[in-house]
Amino acid sequence: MSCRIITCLVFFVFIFPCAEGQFPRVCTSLTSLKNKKCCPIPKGFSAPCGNDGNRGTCQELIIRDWTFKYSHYQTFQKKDDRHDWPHALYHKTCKCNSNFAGYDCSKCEFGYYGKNCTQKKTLTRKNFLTLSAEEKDRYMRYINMSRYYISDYVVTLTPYEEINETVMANRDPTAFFHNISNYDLFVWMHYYAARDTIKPHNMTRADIDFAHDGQGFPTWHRLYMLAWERTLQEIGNDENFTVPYWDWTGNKTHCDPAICSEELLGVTNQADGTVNGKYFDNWYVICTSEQTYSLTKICDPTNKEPGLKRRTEKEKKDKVRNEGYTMTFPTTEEVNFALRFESFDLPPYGKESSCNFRNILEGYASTKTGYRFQNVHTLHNQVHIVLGGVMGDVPSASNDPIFPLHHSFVDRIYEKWLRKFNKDASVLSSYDAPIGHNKDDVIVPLYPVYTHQQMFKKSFEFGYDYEDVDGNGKSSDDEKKVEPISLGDCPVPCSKKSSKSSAVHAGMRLCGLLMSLLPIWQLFLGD
Ligand SMILES: *[C@@H]1O[C@H](CO)[C@@H](O)[C@H](O)[C@H]1NC(C)=O
Ligand SMILES: *[C@@H]1O[C@H](CO)[C@@H](O)[C@H](O)[C@H]1NC(C)=O
Ligand SMILES: *[C@@H]1O[C@H](CO)[C@@H](O)[C@H](O)[C@H]1NC(C)=O
Ligand SMILES: *[C@@H]1O[C@H](CO)[C@@H](O)[C@H](O)[C@H]1NC(C)=O
Ligand SMILES: *[C@@H]1O[C@H](CO)[C@@H](O)[C@H](O)[C@H]1NC(C)=O
Ligand SMILES: *[C@@H]1O[C@H](CO)[C@@H](O)[C@H](O)[C@H]1NC(C)=O
Ligand SMILES: *[C@@H]1O[C@H](CO)[C@@H](O)[C@H](O)[C@H]1NC(C)=O
Ligand SMILES: [Cu+2]
Repeated sequence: MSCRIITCLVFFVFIFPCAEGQFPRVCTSLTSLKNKKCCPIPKGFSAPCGNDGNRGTCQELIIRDWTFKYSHYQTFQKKDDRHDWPHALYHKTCKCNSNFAGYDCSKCEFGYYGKNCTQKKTLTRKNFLTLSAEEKDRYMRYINMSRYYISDYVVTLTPYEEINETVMANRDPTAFFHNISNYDLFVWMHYYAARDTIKPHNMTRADIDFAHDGQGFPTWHRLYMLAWERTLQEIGNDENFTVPYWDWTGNKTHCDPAICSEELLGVTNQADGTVNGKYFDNWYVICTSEQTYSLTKICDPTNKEPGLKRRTEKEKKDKVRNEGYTMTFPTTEEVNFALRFESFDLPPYGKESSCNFRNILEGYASTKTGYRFQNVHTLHNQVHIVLGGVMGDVPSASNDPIFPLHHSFVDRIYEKWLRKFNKDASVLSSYDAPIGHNKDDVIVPLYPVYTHQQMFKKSFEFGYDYEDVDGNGKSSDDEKKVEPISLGDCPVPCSKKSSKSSAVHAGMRLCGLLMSLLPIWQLFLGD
């Protein structure tokens, strides 16, 4: 193992980045890798991609053209194997017909069921607090099972060049690929998307992230949650299971004791921050910031550290005193503030953008002014920080099983926005967002691939709904109409009232001009 890591490091530093990643086990055979083809024959069929049952065909996988110039992170395009995921290993993959899905077309698209994937069903993601005791436990039971069930995906830490050399010499490459549990796979995928890269010939970290700090944050996590929910359904053999959501607006200071209990998501020991509970006796974490901080160390998912930690009350107090952080959970008012913004995102479509829904929801823009300032962490980010421990470190956050409950609630807010403003993917930037976050970029590293655009649709398209959200995105705790609606310090969008007076027209034009200047202001106001 260590020998392999050393080889990998040599490549890492001097020649190539490592091509670690996760792939279907059936597609890691010599022939599959040699032909750069992942077109397995599903069980019960006799042709690749179930073609004999008209389920799909083996086709060239066309991912977006990467030759255009990015406005951000251009230098990393060729240096990070995530940029053309999953072309590093496969050029031909299954393209499934109608509602068939999965890497071999043996499954159904999200929301479709039945032998021929023709039945549509809508499942509801519910508030964790109002579930029955049996339903609450079911979540932890499936999570616990997912720690023990081996995934049909495998991971590798071996540079692609080494794999390629091996397959070209007709040697079996399967030893490069490691089995991983379903739970660990999801932790690994989140780490893989969020990890830093290195600049070539320079040991400085390059802060790029395919899942956070950009326009693609809500869509990346929507697919990730759908894939995780599907996995838990399969593990539990429970096709109606949904991941509940944790509405953290309910208790400003604590994870609700009905969630963070001995029986369920664990109780934080105030002496050392360890999380204790029925399901945590054998808990372990992988790819933590301590393991991955040093650039020259590649995260090995088989390197397990026992225990799970969250922030203690004393640590919260210290952080308030020493760093001026807000150590309470966000409020309903703050969620509703984000939901006033009709702009999904604005230039530069990263963590510096202001006055838009995405960056306030993700948590880099203020829920008071709408603007981005240094050390502002709101909504999604704030919850990660207040919980602390692995949750406080983005790449390794999904080591804590509270992560899906948090992200289910974040996705619910995104869903409310989609329904309220009724926008389609045309609002997404195609070229100007950070690498991996553009409209047609594939969501790295989920396989089979989906683009951000495909996840920019209302949840009904994927067969799920949220408790207490109506077709227009309204919930019982929405703000009552207050006039005029304040957008903090942000310019109020151009009025849509259909007055024909020329004064109004002039006003609208001025307002349009101000809106278009917004990105320029931000350059001065940002940090
Ligand atoms: C599924 O499709 C096949 C082929 O079209 C058909 O023969 C079969 O009856 C269908 N099964 C169901 C359950 O709809
Ligand atoms: C794989 O290895 C072969 C033989 O060594 C080489 O010709 C080919 O260019 C390599 N492919 C890639 C994509 O590196
Ligand atoms: C990995 O898991 C598969 C399927 O469960 C099994 O057949 C295989 O032997 C395992 N490989 C190793 C190295 O444990
Ligand atoms: C690495 O890059 C940083 C900034 O990009 C630069 O300041 C530093 O001098 C470089 N170091 C080496 C060894 O090239
Ligand atoms: C799932 O729910 C449907 C109704 O929506 C029901 O017909 C079906 O039996 C349920 N399946 C299971 C496994 O409970
Ligand atoms: C929040 O949870 C704490 C800890 O259990 C509890 O003491 C407090 O009363 C709760 N507050 C609210 C508003 O529910
Ligand atoms: C978690 O799953 C393992 C393996 O199936 C089992 O032995 C253990 O009892 C489970 N833990 C709980 C608290 O149910
Ligand atoms: Cu994340």
